[in-house]
Amino acid sequence: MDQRSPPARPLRRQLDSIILHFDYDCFYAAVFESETPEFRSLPLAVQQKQIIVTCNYEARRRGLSKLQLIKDAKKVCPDVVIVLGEDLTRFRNASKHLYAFLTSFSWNNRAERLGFDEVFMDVSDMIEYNAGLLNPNDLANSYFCLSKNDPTAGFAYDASQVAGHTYPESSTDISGASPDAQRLQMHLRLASHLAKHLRQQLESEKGYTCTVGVSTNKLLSKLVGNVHKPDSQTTLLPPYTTDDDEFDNVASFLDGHEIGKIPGIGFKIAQKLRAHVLQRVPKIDAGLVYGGTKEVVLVGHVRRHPGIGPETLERILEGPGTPHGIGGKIWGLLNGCDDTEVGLAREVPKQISIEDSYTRLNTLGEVVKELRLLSESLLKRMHADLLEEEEDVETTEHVTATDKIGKRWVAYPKTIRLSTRPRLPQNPDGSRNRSFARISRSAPMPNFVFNLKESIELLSSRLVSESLIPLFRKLHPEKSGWNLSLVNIAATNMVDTASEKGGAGRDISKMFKRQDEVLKQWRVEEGNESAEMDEDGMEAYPSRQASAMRESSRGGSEDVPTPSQEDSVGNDGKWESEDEDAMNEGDTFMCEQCGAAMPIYAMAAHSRWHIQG
Ligand code: TTP
Ligand code: MG
Repeated sequence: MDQRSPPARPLRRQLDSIILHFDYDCFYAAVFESETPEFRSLPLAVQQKQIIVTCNYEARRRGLSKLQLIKDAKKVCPDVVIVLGEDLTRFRNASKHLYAFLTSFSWNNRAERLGFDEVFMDVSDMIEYNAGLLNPNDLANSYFCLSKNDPTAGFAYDASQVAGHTYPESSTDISGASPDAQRLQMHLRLASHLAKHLRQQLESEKGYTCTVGVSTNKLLSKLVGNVHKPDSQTTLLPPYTTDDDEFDNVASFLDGHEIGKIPGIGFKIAQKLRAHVLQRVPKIDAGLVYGGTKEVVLVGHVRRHPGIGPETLERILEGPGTPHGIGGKIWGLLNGCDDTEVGLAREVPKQISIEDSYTRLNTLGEVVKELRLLSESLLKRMHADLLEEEEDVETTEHVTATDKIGKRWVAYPKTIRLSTRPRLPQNPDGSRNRSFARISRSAPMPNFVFNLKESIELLSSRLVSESLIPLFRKLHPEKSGWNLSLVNIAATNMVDTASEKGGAGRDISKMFKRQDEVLKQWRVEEGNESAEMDEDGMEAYPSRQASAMRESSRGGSEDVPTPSQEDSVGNDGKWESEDEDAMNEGDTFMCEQCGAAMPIYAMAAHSRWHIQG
């Protein structure tokens, strides 16, 4: 490619949708505050392993920050109140509850969770409808209808102004612009009022504050929300034209972002883009395997680089594991184009997985013990997430005392997967390289796990002996010589009974009572087991990609050294809404410089902390 040739023309943006992005403020701390309101006035920090994963704003006022080591936090603020946040149940429940609340406002049911504390909502239909109700002669006294059927459900607002902050701070005069541009401006304005109303509702009804971004797609709404935090909102104002950079607020907004901060651009892709722009290998902080780069290359630098365009990007980025068409996708992101839809509100998770990490796990006896614990947790999670109260409760004559009367499976996983992460052997100098490579095997989920008459202890012990140990033997045929740093078990391949063909909520447990045979139809055929490895020897975990995506709200997708972050655009280029298990990562890593142990997501921030002295 001729380096002197001009960059390719930017893409046309799709401007028909209006998307809101919600990020709850200090989420984990807010959950504790909602349980114990006295915490609100105290500096409160939530601890996982040796670090503070988040803290409330009182604590932040006193100098604490996210991802700080506990010992440092105590030095900065000796009267900090520390609560343990390793059990994720309360966060999961709060997240579901708030999500259900936000979803209840949606007309099209397009509301998607990303992690525990972010939600995207596609409100295009509500905005379109309300734009149709406007009286152009009296915009200041408008009324926003929250229901087409109930005209009393809604709120009064001033449609002549945007609610909350905007990017840029003052609006451009677009009175002479095309009707499309003016329509977009009005739609975004309406959306800003809806966002404000939803934020107020969330606070008054549920006691949570949040930060919202308002724009036309997921990428832009997520990024623009970060401009004013906390308890705030920002609308990315038009013009959104791509004809002239000077009049393109999207370009000027994105251009100032470091490329690694763009959701969907992970570490590997970011490094390749930096190398292309700088014409040399970008420096990585010396001595840090997962350190960030010192080089700052902005979206604008890449976007305006001579000769750049989808084809050049395809050529630069191609390589093992990179999906075909990556150049077009990244070119789209750099130009603010993201056509991924906000997913339909989902009640059941795509998969449930439980894992734990170990400093040493090298005997079968210990493995069995750990598998038991993990299986029990898995089954408990399956009960919590996949069972619902039955409306037509059966009479007790058919059920025993131990039966959970009135519960039914709303979804069931067809597959059980076991993954492990073996430690690499020591180097000759006694050091050991970290490895993120997982290996895994899957098998059909045995039917007995759906039996609600048996105790979880008994079922998990059967699951271990009948499914997990055989899978383990396939993964590790040698009796000894291995040492595992992580074990994960997952219930995957989820079938939603409500969406199943012909079944408005088929009830597995009832059928189980009648006839185990019936369940055969859902069995995955034997021989379906597989070792799921991608080309880097890493298992392709959608949840891990999602975890990389969600981290971007904390400072960019590449900040998080998750194994698959380099592919965070994903093989299909879609944003993955997060599976809950992405939050289950309990891995502990040692800092090579100070020996502190911390979860993987804290490593990047911790390394930077060293660098800053
Ligand atoms: P964030 O949205 O990054 O943080 P936050 O909601 O606590 O604070 P902010 O007001 O800045 O949005 O993350 C959401 C939750 O995820 C957070 O409350 C705790 C948890 N978390 C982790 O588990 N690991 C991490 O590395 C970080 C940063 C957060
Ligand atoms: Mg948050």
